[in-house]
Amino acid sequence: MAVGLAAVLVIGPGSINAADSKRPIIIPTHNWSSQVVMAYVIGGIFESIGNRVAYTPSDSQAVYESIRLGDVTISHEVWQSAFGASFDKARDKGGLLDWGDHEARTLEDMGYPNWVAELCPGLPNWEALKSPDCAKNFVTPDSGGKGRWLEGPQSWHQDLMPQRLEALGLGDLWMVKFAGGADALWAELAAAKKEGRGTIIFNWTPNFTDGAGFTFIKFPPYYDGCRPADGGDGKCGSPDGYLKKAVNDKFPKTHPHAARIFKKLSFTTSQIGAMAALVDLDKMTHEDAAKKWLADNEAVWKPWTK
Ligand code: TMO
Repeated sequence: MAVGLAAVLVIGPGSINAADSKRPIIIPTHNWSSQVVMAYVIGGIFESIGNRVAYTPSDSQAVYESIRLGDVTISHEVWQSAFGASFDKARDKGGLLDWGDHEARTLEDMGYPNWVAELCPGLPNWEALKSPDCAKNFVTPDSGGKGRWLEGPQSWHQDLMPQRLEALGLGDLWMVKFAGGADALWAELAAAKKEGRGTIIFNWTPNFTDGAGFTFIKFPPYYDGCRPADGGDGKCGSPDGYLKKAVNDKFPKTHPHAARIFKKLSFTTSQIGAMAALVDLDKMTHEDAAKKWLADNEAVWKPWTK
């Protein structure tokens, strides 16, 4: 007995946990670049300690219910503006744990490449959009004579932007078109530049566009409950948001070492922007981008595995 107690004291807390299960940790992939690269980065970290991982393409709203039920193990990019409500709902039902935030803060909103500001005096204040002389510079063949906001895929925010546009009294001058995917947003940025025409697109930070001359429109400030989906009047922009991690509640028991690593893991704005840039600017595959990121940043992630 005395010997056993001494051994525990010498080994210390933390190292007497059971080994991680050999069953794969299931990591979801979604439809924007940093999320997919980070999936492979985190998978690579788990593999470095001998764990198995599997990747599953998932809907970015439904994934929280899948985690709650145990069909998916983790989520590593819970963006507050887009997914906070789905995350809260699953957490409140039980089975999904809040596993802490990344260091990076987030913004997900409409904006423009900086050179567009001269087409619309008063930007980045949203009230500049009330001017017909501004809106006319953003008409496209598919916009019915109104200025166009190119929103991301509808799976990210449903009707948030059309509702906001109406709530702010901009509906007579502006309309929302949904992009089929993130690549359509980047293609629109490139096309507008080439053609020298105005464009307003949905974008976010951290992203590869950070520091590349992109400005977010300043809408009336966000507050809890301001959105129509939360019972509000919709006259608000997006929050200065968290970037959270979530896990199935059995993960800390089945994979205690990986769960500890995932709790410590936290990426900065520039690290996440770099993950996206490897794909969207350097045109690497997500897997190759993750391998490169891991090889270049051992000093960042190796300490989390200790
Ligand atoms: C969730 N997103 C980063 C696309 O805004």
